[in-house]
Amino acid sequence: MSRWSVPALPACTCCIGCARPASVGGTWYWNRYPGARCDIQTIDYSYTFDPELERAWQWSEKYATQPEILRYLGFVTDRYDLRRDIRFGTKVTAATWEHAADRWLLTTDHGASVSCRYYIMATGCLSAPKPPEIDGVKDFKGEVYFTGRWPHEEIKLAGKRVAVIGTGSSGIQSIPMIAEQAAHLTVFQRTPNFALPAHNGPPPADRMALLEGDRAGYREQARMSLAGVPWPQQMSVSWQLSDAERRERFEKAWAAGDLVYILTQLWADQGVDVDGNSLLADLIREKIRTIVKDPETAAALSPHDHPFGAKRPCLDTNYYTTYNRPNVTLVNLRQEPITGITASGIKTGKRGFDVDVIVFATGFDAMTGAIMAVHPITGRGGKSLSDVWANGPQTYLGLTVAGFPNLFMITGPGSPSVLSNMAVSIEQHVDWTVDRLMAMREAGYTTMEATDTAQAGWARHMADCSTLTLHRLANTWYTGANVPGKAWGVMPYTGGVGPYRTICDEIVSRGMLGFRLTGPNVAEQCNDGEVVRLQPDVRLVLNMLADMNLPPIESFGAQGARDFVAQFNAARPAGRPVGEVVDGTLAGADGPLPYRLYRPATPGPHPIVVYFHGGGWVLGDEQSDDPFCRDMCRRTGMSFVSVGYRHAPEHRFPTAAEDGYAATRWIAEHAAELGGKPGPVMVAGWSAGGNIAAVTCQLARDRGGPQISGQLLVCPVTDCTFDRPSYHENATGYFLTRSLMYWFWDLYCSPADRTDPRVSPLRGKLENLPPALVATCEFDPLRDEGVAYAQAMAAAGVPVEQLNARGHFHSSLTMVDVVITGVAARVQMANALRRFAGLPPERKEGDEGVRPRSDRLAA
Ligand code: N01
Repeated sequence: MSRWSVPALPACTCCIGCARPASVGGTWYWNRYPGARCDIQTIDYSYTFDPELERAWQWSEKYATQPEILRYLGFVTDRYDLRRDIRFGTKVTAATWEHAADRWLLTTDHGASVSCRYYIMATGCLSAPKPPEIDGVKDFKGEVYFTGRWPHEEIKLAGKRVAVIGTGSSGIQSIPMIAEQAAHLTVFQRTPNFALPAHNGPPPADRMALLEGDRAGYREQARMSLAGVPWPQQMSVSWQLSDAERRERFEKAWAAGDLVYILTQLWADQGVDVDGNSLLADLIREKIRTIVKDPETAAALSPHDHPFGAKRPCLDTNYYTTYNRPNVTLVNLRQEPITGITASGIKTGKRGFDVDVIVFATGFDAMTGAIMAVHPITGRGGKSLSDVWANGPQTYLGLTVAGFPNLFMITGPGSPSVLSNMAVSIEQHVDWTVDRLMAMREAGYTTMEATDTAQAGWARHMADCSTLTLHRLANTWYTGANVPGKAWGVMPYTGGVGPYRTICDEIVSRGMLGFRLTGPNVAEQCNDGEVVRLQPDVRLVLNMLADMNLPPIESFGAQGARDFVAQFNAARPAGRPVGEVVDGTLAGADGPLPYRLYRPATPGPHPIVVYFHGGGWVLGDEQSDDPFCRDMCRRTGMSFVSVGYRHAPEHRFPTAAEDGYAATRWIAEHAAELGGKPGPVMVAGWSAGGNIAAVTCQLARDRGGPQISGQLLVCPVTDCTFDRPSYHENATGYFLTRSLMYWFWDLYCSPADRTDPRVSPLRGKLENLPPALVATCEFDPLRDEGVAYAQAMAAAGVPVEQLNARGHFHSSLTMVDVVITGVAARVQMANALRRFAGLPPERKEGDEGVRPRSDRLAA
């Protein structure tokens, strides 16, 4: 008999079996395949809304099996007497917003329609299995099962020839169990996936002790964490650790058997940087080669086409060892794609496999599939959700959609959902939604709807977050790439559970920002706007600084402020390795000055960039922009010479400018000695250093050299007026404040000197200057004077490239490995320097590999 649909269910029109559950459980009701269990530790995968409930239930295992989780969900349902409020065996088929009544009308396949004020879709992210997209399935005469619609009765596989198609989490969990029963198991693998041993057993004593020691604190830490499981933020980066240290950390993680641990606790750059990630991926591939005896099978099982974590990694029990069994065969579909299914089995481009049973572990139409399965969902003005989402889901917070009042989606696309511990994310969405509904009722509002502005802002913020992670570099169900024809885009929110929660709370504290509230007897309220305009990592940095509640830097005095900067810099990630770092002295305007030379690892001689650090002419030294100099040295393939010019108030105007000019002259004259290319040099600088670089170009033009082939001015000071809009808009709250700038100016330059072009280059002659790149940041008091300088140079005929970094603050572009969203700007800056030096652009594949992977999968 061909078992195409699950017999216990009514006949269905789709090929997988329509979902009409007879009880609670959701994903844990349907996914009954052998080996199904959770892969977040069960003590974390529990409800936390009621401490008494927590005490009333004990998990028996570190990772509970599907039957135990289903029992738990039933236990919770009965404890709170919820069954009487649930209509089982009823499918919502369509939903329509009835404007006149301000209500939703839900049509069902069973019984009368339902009219409701609020429509909350808790339809699950992975509940709509996707069709297998393989020809001939209906011709197969044997048994067919889907992991996501596994029958309720026991399936006997003993003595049978079984095929499993798919090696995601479901395949990887079920394959070892099926192999133990089947006469022969053939696994059809399209893309190998990373899997880690679960080392299942009783709940680990150390985690239990943590939880029981401070249950409330433990849960709160989970809510504010990145993934919804309380692990601390890892600070060390891969290049700070030796090979032995990395291996030790990795072995500990491999032994721990915990996905969240390995994803967050090894080194800070593994989830955001391709190089940091591949160090970990290499170690896992090494493990696969050690476990799997046949080298060809081991190679086929080793993932190479995606970074670790970009595709959902799996947790297994005996997965790789299963391939050492004589009754298991792996078929690599990359070498021999499936061409079709016949009455007797599966055919590939090379051979045929006769089997008795086919198990499809082929996954889901994730995140949007179950929402769109209710069709149509018709919102305000007759708009259909499937039209609005034709190019991918558009939401505000992943909870609401503009044009669809009072529609809420629990863990919808645009929220952390599948990138987090779902238990934590579901609770947060439920709490937030219920609190909003109660607040609306109290205030007399009956509808709540996201605005277009808020929704568009959320899409931008989502995109900004996803450039921070490596998810964009993989074709996965996170991006919709597993479903032919589905729009490509990273669907879950990648900014983390804790940051997401604070944003949701901020929306409430800012008067329901981005929502329109209406009611029959109250005035409409619409506090429109975008909740996050900063880049996500900038937001984290600024929040962290705000939490430190520091006194204004200027209140420390010059020496105190210098000590503070030194202390602050000591806590940042060390810069990445370059070929060589050499300290020396050069001749300044009035005596020797220290310098630090950063030389690339490539053979020289290299073009030279003379670099001036930031610090308002008062703070910093030739080492204080160390990570930035290293990063730019690596990206440009050029030597950077960072100059220790003298500071105010000990050395006031024009000392810094004259030191800068003299240092540039000396460096140009000693280029060969420094291992650099003789000939023109380039200048670069950040903040006050950008000011010195700009001034140096003017002085070099007017004083007969040295020859300068290009200038990179990053957030430069260019003028002595403080009335441009950016000085007002960004006066406070973005680290560099207006009052700090006043202090810098006062220490460096008396009012009478301030219009001198050696401190206000915007007031100088701008013709015949070297080509420039001027970078400015949106939330910087100095933004507009940088823009003014770029425009004035361009008007004077200087080739100028302008870079306006959206969502960034004054320090963003130099905070390497902290503000990761600054990478694209640094790539652009590096390419400009290479162009100034007459070199082709160089694009390193990796952390700045911003190309989205939209190429479709080939079976
Ligand atoms: O689905 P998947 P899943 N021909 O999409 C392959 C959660 N979950 O059900 O990678 C051949 O990951 C497909 O190949 P490719 C968890 O979040 C959790 O396994 O597209 N092969 C892939 O190998 C998980 O990520 C647990 O090239 C085809 C596989 O089928 C999510 O659910 C347990 C194919 C599908 O893998 C989904 O997991 C289980 C075709 N036509 C699931 N079509 C826990 O432990 C697809 N494939 C909590």
